[in-house]
Amino acid sequence: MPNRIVTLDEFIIKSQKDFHFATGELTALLRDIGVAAKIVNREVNRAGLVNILGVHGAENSSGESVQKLDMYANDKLIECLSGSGECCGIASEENEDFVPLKAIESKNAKYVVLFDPLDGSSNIDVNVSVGTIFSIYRRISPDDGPCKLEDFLQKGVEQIAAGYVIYGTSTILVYTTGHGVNGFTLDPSIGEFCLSHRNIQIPKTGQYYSINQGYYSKFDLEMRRYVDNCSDENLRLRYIGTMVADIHRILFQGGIFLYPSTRKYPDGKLRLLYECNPMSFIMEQAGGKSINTRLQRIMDIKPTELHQRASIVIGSPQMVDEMKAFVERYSASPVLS
Ligand code: P6P
Repeated sequence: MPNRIVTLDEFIIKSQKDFHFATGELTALLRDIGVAAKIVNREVNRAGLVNILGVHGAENSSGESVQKLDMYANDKLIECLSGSGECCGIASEENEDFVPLKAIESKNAKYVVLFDPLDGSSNIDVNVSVGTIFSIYRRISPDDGPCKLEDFLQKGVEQIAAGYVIYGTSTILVYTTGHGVNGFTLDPSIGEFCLSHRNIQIPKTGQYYSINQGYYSKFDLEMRRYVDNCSDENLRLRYIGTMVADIHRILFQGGIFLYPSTRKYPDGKLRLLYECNPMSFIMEQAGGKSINTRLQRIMDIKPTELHQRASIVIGSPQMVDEMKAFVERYSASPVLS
C-alpha cells in the first residue's frame, strides 16, 4: 500500500532492529523527543496569542538575550526527557551547566541528550521559521552514579542519534540514527508526525549559498574570495538567520551554508555541541560534508567545554570541496585537515 501513513512512532519501533544492542531505550527516547516537539509546536503556532512572545529578560550562557519561547521550549524538553526514564542527563544551549536527572528511573539510564531548544529565536516575533536541534550520546561515565561532564564532551562521531524540528509552513522532524536520514511532517488533524521524506540524500551540488553577507568586510581573505566566486557563478543567496531553516533548504535542494570566523566570533558563532555536531551528523548521513574553516571535519573535533563555538561550512559535497580549495589557496594560517 504505497500511501499508507507511517507514523514516527511506528517507524522508530520498526527501525529498532537496526540496533543490535537496543533494548527499547533509544526508541522510547526518540518518541519522547517527538512528544516535546509537538508541545513546542503548539506554542510556537499560537505564540502571538498567549503572552509568550518577546524577551524573557535573562541572558543565556552565550550572552544572548533569552526569548520567552526559548525558555518554554527548554522547560518542555527537560520535562519530557526527565519523564522518559531513558536519559540520565541533559545539556542545553540555554543552561550554563549540564543537568543530571536524579529521579530513580533516570539516574542510571544509558543516554544523555544535548539540545538547542529553539534555534533562531531572534526570528520568533516576526513569524519566521525557528527550530529545535537535538543530539543523543551513550553515557561513558560509570552508570552506578549521576552523569558527568565527560558524557557531554564527546566527539560528534560518537553521536547515537541527531535530529531537528523546523517550525515553518509545516512542522517537520528530521532525524538520523546513523542509518540514513528520514523526515516526518506533523499532521495536526491527527497529532502525529508522519513519514514524508524517506532516505533524504543531498544533491551533490546546488545553486544556493547561505551566509550572512553583511559580515563580508569582517571575513578572512579566503572567505571573501569564496563569496566573490559565488556571486561570479550567479549562485543564489538565501539566508534566514535560523540555522535549521537555512540548512533544511540546502539538504533538499543542494547548496552550502557557511558561518565562518569573524572578528566578533573568532572561533565562529555557532555552538559545536548543540548546533554544529547534530546538523553535521544529519548532513553526512545524507551524503553531504561538514568542516570548519580550518578544514577539520566538524564531527572529529574533541570538545573541551559545553558552550564551545565552531566555524562551519556544511552542505553539498562538491561545494564544500570547492570551498576547501579557496582556503588552501588564500588562507594565511595553516589548515588542520
Ligand atoms: P547572525 C540564531 O541566533 C543562530 O544561532 C543560528 O540559528 C543562525 O544561523 C545564526 O545564529 C545567525 O547569526 O549573526 O547571522 O544573526
